[in-house]
Amino acid sequence: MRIDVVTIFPSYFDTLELSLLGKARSRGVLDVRVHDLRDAAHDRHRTVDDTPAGGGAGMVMKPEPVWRGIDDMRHRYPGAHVVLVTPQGQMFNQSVAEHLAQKKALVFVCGRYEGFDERIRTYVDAEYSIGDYVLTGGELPAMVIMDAVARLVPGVLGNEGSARHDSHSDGLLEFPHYTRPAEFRGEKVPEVLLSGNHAHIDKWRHNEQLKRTEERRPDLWQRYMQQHKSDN
Ligand code: JF5
Repeated sequence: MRIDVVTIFPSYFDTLELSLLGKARSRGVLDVRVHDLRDAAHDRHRTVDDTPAGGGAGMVMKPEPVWRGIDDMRHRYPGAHVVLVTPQGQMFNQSVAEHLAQKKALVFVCGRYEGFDERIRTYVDAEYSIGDYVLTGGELPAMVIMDAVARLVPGVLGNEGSARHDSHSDGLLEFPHYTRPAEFRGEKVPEVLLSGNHAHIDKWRHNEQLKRTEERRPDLWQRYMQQHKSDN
C-alpha cells in the first residue's frame, strides 16, 4: 500500500518510523511519503492560510495550495483515494478502516486553523472524523487512521493472519484476556480458560463479549442485536 500525507507539519510524522508502520515500511509492504503543503504555495511567504470571508476569528486554509497538493498527488498516483480528516467528516470506525485497507493508494490531507475553504471538498473522495472533539490539526487524526488501516494490510503485522479477532471487527467488544499467574492478588483466572476445552472456551469468550458490549456500549449492542435477530 502507498500512503501520501500532505501537511504543513511534516515532522509530526517522523515518529512513524518507530511504530509498526516503520517496520512495515522497511519490509516494503507499506510506502509512506510525507509532503510539505507549503511546497504547493507559490508566493514568497509560502502562504497556506487567509482570513475568513465574512469576517470572524481564526484563519482558513487557502484553496489554491491545497488543490495543487491534491492535484500533484493525483498525477503521481492516478488511482489514489484522497481523504480529508476533519470534525465534520463521516465517523471513522473499524468498517471504514477495512474499506480503506482495500485501497492501493491513500492520500491524507491534514487541515489546520478553522479548516479548509469549502470549495476544496469538490476535489476529495472522502472526509472522516475520528470523534466528536476538536484538535489543533488533522495530523494526529491522519496518523490514527493510518495506524488502524495499515495494521489490516497483509504483511504489516508480522505473523498475525487476517483471521485475527479484534475488538469491533464483529461489532462486539473484545472478551477479557488473562495470562499467568493463575492467581493475582486473590483474583483467579477463570477456570474455563485453564480447562483446555476449546469449545467451552470459545463459548465463554463469546458470552463475555455479549455481556461486556451490552453493559458498556448500548449503541453497539443495539446494532449487533438488530443484525443477529434471526440467528438464535
Ligand atoms: C482539524 C481543521 C481538521 O480536529 C480534528 C478532528 C476531530 N475529529 N476528527 C478530526 O481534525 C483537525 C482541525 C481543523 C481541520
